[in-house]
Amino acid sequence: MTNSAQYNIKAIRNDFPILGREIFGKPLVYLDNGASTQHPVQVINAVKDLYEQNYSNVHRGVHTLSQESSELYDNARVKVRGFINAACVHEVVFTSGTTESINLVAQSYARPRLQEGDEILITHMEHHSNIVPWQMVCEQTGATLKVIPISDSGELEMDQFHAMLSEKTKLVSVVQVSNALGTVNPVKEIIDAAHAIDVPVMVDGAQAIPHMPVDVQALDADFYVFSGHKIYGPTGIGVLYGKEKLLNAMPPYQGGGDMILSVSFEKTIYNQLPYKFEAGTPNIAGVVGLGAAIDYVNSIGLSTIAAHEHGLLMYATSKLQAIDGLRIIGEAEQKAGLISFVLDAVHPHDIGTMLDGEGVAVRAGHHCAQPVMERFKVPATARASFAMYNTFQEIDVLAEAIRKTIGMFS
Ligand code: C6P
Repeated sequence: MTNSAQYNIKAIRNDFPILGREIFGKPLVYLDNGASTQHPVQVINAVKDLYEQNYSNVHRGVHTLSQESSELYDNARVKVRGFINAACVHEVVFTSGTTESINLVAQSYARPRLQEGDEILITHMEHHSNIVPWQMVCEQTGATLKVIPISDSGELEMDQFHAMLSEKTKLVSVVQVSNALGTVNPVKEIIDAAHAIDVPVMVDGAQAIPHMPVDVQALDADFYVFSGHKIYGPTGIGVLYGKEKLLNAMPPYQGGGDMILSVSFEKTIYNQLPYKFEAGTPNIAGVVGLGAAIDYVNSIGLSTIAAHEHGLLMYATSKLQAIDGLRIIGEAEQKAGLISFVLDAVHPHDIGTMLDGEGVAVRAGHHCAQPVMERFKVPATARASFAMYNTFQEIDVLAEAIRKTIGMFS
């Protein structure tokens, strides 16, 4: 099936200790990767080695451990730069995750620039993290939030987008891959159209970054955000990529240590990029773990991973479509990473519980995308989301567990 003949899935799975677990006496089938991926030993060991060998605070000490920690921390930023092809290393700001990155842009970029009559453009398929920060900034400034509609198949209504884009638009913020539908949005087209009238674009890459190569310069994204824990790295660490010109023009988001060059009661001079946005002791182990995760993904290659996952998605789609009473929510032509579905006879939470009993971990709920649920008139969905270590046989187990669930409830 597909490229998996050349894909050393066995070796990859061996790198992820947790995949050897059993749940209720059945082999774990982990299909909740959209919520958070698992970790290879390379990431676990990088964090362990840091704490066992090199750990101290960064950028603050002349002693050996502080120097070593600082070097590991700074090297991870270099890795992130290469991974997303940012033009320079100081365009990479470490945050606690996608959520903080979006809030940072909302408060530091948008808030000082917005006034009544201005518009922020988002889509109907955003995660709450790319809705609520804009609602907050609209409340603070009097600006208006505009929402690009989606079709019944879960695709953006692009003609509507082009019609909504105007001189009132001050920022477009759009998800690259929907966490509730799996839709891959045409972000390059969106960015080009927005730039044609000088409107900057932020891309929420939380669900894109583990599934496809991302080149922020080729995209010409003004801001690009993602979380470490969705790409085999630790929780509590994320990235805000921003164009140097924009980041330089933004005030700090938080004040504290490391984000200053000098402080007196009369005047504080802020540090240069990226430290201006990294107040306080950072998540050192998170950064080091993220660097190791990027090394790991690079060692396999994102294009290779994408091809394997595409095969899984196609296979799972045909398997699930063949199940009577199952409806897939989100049937865009371009999809990545996941399948959301509902069953006629079973509530998604019951699906989640029943599948867990078979060792299959999926997410059930609104996926922090309630407007998507409202658009498709469902209270929730069950979602199987894929990662580089999932197998075709696991899809068979998923399909069988769904059939069993339907049987139990009918
Ligand atoms: N989606 C999911 O199960 P944080 O929580 O900051 O790492 O990421 C927030 C976020 C933002 N945008 C998108 C598209 C996302 O999918 C997420 C996180 C998880 O779908 C947890 S709700």
